[in-house]
Amino acid sequence: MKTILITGAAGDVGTHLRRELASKYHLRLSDIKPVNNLAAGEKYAPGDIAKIADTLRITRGVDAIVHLGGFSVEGPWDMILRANIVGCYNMFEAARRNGVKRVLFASSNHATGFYRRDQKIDHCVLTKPDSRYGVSKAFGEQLGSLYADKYGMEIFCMRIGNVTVAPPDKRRLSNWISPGDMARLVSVGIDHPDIKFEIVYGVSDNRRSWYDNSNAYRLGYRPQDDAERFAAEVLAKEQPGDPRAELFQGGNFVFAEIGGDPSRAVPKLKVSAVQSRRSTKSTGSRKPKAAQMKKPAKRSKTRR
Ligand code: 15L
Repeated sequence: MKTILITGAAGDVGTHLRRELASKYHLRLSDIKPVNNLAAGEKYAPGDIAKIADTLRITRGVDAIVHLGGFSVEGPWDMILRANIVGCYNMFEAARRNGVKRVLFASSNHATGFYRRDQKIDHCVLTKPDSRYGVSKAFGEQLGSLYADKYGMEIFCMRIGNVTVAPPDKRRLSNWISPGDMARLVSVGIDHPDIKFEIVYGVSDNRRSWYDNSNAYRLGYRPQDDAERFAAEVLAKEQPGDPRAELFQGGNFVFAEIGGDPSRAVPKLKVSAVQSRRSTKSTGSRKPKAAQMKKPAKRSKTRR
C-alpha cells in the first residue's frame, strides 16, 4: 500500500480526504495544528511548511504528496507569502531532494476567478487570479511546471472549487465538489501511471459547471455527484449579492478591495455597448456579438 503525505491535514479538505482515502493508502498527516482522532493506518507528522527543515522531515519516504497546506482564502500578503509562496516552494523542493516524484497540488478556482460566469474554461486557459490568494495558487502551478520540466517530477494541479457535503450558495452550484468526488480525483492523481504535468478542475459533474474538465476525464476521473440536486433549496435561500461579483467565477474574491475600473475586466460590458450602438442603427440579420458568445455547454445525456 502506498504511503501518502497530506499537508494541511487538519483543515476541512484534509479531514474529508482522510475519511475517504483511509482504506486505500497509509496516510501521513501533517499540519502545524494538531490532527486528532488518528485511525489505524494514519500517522501524525507535525510541521510548519514555511520551514524547509520541517518539509524535509515530513516528506521523507512517502510515495506521493497531496499538498493542501497553506492559507486557504484571501489574506494579508505576509501570511500568503509565508504559507503559500515560501511553504509551497519548500514542499516542492523537499519532495525533489527526498526523491518523491509525485506531487498533487491543491490549486484553486481562484487562480482563474476573473473569468466570467458565461465563459466555459478548460485546463489550457491562462490563469486570471482574483486575489493574492489566487496569485499564490497560480504561482504553485507554475512552480509545479518548473519541477516537472526541470527535474522530471510528476505534478497534478487540482483547481479545486468548494469541497463541502452540500453547496452553500448559488455560486457553489457551479464549482462544488463532493468529498467522494474529491477523493476520486485525488486517487487519479496518485495512481495514474503517466503524469508529467497536468491541470484539472476539482469539481463534481455539476450541470451548472463553468469548466470543461475533459483533461480530468481523459485521465480517468469519473465524478458521481452533481450539485443540481441541491439547487432548489440553495436558490430559495439565496440573498441578492453584489451584482458585479455575480459576473465572475471568483465571486466576492474578485471585488474584495477593488480599486480600479472593473469594466477593464469585463469585456462583456464593452460588447453590450457595441450591441446598444448596433440596435439604434438597425443592423439587419447579423446576430449581435453578445448572442454569439459561448453559452455554457449543454450537458450531455450520457454521463461520463
Ligand atoms: C477556495 O479556494 C477556498 O479554499 C475555499 O475556502 C472556498 O472559498 C472555495 O475556494 C470557493 O471558491 O468556494
